[in-house]
Amino acid sequence: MGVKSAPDLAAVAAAYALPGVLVAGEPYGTGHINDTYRITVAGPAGPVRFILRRINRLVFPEPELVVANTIQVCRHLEAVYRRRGETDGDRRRQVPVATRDGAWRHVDSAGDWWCAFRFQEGTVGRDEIGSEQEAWQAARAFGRFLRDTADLPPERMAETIPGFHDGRRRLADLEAAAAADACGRAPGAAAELAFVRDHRPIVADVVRLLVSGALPRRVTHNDTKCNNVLLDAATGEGLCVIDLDTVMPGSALFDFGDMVRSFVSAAPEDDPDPERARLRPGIFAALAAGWLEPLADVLTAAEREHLLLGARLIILLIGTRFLTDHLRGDVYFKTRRPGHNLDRCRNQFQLLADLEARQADLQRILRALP
Ligand code: GN1
Ligand code: MG
Repeated sequence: MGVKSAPDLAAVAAAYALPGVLVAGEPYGTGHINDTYRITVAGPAGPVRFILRRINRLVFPEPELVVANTIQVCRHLEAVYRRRGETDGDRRRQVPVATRDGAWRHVDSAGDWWCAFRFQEGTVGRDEIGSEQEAWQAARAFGRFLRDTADLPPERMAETIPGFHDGRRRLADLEAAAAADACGRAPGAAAELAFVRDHRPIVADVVRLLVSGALPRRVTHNDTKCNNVLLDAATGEGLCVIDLDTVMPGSALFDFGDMVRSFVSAAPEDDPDPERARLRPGIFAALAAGWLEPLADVLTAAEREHLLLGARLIILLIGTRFLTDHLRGDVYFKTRRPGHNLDRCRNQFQLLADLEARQADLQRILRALP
């Protein structure tokens, strides 16, 4: 996707009710969609840092839905923590900052929408999970997020991207991109196209369970990548779930699935050697234990039973989306080199094949957990 020009961070910051003027600002994080910046303002009591986030309008054509969902979740979590008497509730959720006009978003001169949040000092995010302890902590934070939003009615949340984890839509998009073959890349991706076609039954199985109502609809995060949890830098505790732009009605299987996808591989998502994308069973066991701990009384038996199906679905769908974007000419995910999306796709498919080869062991691990 084309890189947008560097924004005038001082002008954006000036729109917000911040305790001072901007003295520094830099790009922050490794997200593939939105543009995130960390800024420092000189406050009366010293420097204070904030996050400014520019919403990608091509991906989110209705940015007001993203803002409304985000604020709703932040407020809900604030109320939950207050009710529980948690004294550090503001470290456990994103804290949005209002503009001088009292709005939750600023629209800049180019028409782009921005949101601002307090920067969570003393926390770290991980692009890759380094240990079982980290996996357990990060997964528990996502489990708490699902638990703490369980009483938020899904119908109150907008679909910020309609059909985001709808497998039928993603498969159809891929077939359309392959048929159009806008960049002449389909012949070079024949093996990956065949892989997706062989795996279509995963989508059919999930659709059946969702349509029949066997799996409940919940408010889900839908982008439970390991770098979307902030860990306490001192204790390692999983504290705060971030990146709320795809929080919307979904299935618990999606959140479990994207954690498996992003936590367990021995290689980064875009490792040019897909052979390295192997599943680490110890990390899988730790993430499952951490995620299920807060959810013991929340998940249904059907959800518990089909968690691995959720992992297979999400790995297949994200790989399919990388492949679709490759065929379309890299118009969606930010890329940094030719073939970047194809590398990502191959990685996901190798991981899925490895997971399927170990499925019986992984199911045993899940069944043994409380
Ligand atoms: C995108 O923006 P980011 O990096 O959190 C994508 C996710 C993918 C992920 C793959 C809105 O997430 O669905 O799983 O890349 N987000 C959107 O790394 O498409
Ligand atoms: Mg995201």
